[in-house]
Amino acid sequence: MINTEEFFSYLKKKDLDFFVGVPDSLLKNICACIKMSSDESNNIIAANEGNAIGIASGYHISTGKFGVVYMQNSGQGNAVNPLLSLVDEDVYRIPMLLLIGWRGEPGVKDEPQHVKQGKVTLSLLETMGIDYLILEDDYKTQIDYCYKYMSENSKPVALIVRKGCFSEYKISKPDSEYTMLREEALDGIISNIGSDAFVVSTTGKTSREIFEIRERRNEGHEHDFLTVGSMGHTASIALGMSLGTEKDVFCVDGDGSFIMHMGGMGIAAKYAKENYKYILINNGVHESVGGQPTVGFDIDIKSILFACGFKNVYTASTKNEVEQGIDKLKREKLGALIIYTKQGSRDDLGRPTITPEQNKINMMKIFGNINA
Ligand SMILES: Cc1ncc(C[n+]2csc(CCOP(=O)(O)OP(=O)(O)O)c2C)c(N)n1
Repeated sequence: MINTEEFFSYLKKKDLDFFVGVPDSLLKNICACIKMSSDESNNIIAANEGNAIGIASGYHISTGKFGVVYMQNSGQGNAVNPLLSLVDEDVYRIPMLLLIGWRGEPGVKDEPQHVKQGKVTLSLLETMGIDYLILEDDYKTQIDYCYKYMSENSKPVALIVRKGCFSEYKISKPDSEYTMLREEALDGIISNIGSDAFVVSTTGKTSREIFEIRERRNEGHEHDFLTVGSMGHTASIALGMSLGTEKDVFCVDGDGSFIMHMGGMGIAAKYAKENYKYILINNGVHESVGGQPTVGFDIDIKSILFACGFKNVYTASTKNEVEQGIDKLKREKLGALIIYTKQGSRDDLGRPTITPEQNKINMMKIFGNINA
C-alpha cells in the first residue's frame, strides 16, 4: 500500500502541483489529500473529465508545467475527445499526467456498470497511443519515469490506480446549514409522487437509497430507473422516457451530476411535456465518492433552471417543504424543485440486487412494451 501523503509530497517535489479532475471512489484518499493540502487554485474539481483535460492543457500552455488530471476510468469516455483532438501528438501535443482509478479491473469483483469499462481501460489508452504504468509501491521510480516521458515527448502519460492502493486519508466535512439527509428527502419524494409515477434517479448513493426505500415500503422497483453509470445523463434519460408516456416522470438528480452535463437542462426544458418533473438534490458535494465539493453551493442553480426555460423553481430543506414542492410539480408544467441536504449516508447502505438489464425489462413491462 502506498502512503498517500508521501505520494502527494513526491508529486509536489517533482513540481507536479497543479491538480484538476473529477473525484472517484478508488482515488478517495489521494483526492482527499490533494483537497486538504492544496489551495483552491491548485486543485480544480472540474465539471467533467473532458473539461479537466482542457484546463490542464491551458495551464500547460501558460506555465510550461504538467498538470495532474485525476479521474475514475468511467470518465475516460468524457476525456476521449479532448485527448484525441486537443492533447494528441497529431494536434497540439500537450503533456499531462493522468491518474486513473481502475474500477472493474478484470478479476476484481465490481458493480455491473464498471465491468466493461474495466476491461477496456488499458486497451482504450493503447488505442489512443497513451503510454501508461500500473501504479506500484515503487511509485517514485514510476513518477520519475512519467516526468521524464512528458519532458522528452511532450505527450500525456497515465498512472493506473488499483483498488486499495492508497492508505487512508480523511477529508474534513464542512458544517452544513441544512439538517435533512438525502435519504430523508428521497423518502419524502417517493411518498408523495403517486404510485403511477416513474422515477429516473442519478448515479451513486441516490439510486442505492431509492432501491432500499422501495424495499422498506414493500413496493416493487419497476417504476424506478436506477441509473448506475452514465453520470450526468439522468435528466436526459428522464426526458426521453417522459416523451413516450403520459404518466409523470420524476428525474431525481444530484448537483455533481447536474453540473457534469448542464447543457442537457436547456434541451430538457425546451422539449419537456407536462409530465417531465425535475428534482435536484443539492448537498454541495460528490458525496457518493468521498465528499469532495462541487460548485453546487457557489452557483445560482435556481436562476440557471429559470434561464433554461423552467417556469417555476421551488426550493425545500425540510420534509414538509419537499411534500409541498412535489405537490406543486405534480400540478404544473415545467416546475423544478431544488432540495438542499447535508452530506451523509448510512454505513450499511446496500446496492440494488436486481441487474440493470432486469430493471429495464421490468420497466418496459409496465410501459407495455414487453409482454409479462
Ligand atoms: C463519468 C463519471 N465520472 C465520475 C464518476 C464517479 N462518481 C460516481 S457518483 C459521483 C458523485 C455524484 O455526485 P452528486 O451528483 O452530487 O451526488 P451525491 O453523490 O452527492 O449524492 C461520482 C463523481 C462516474 N460514475 N462517472
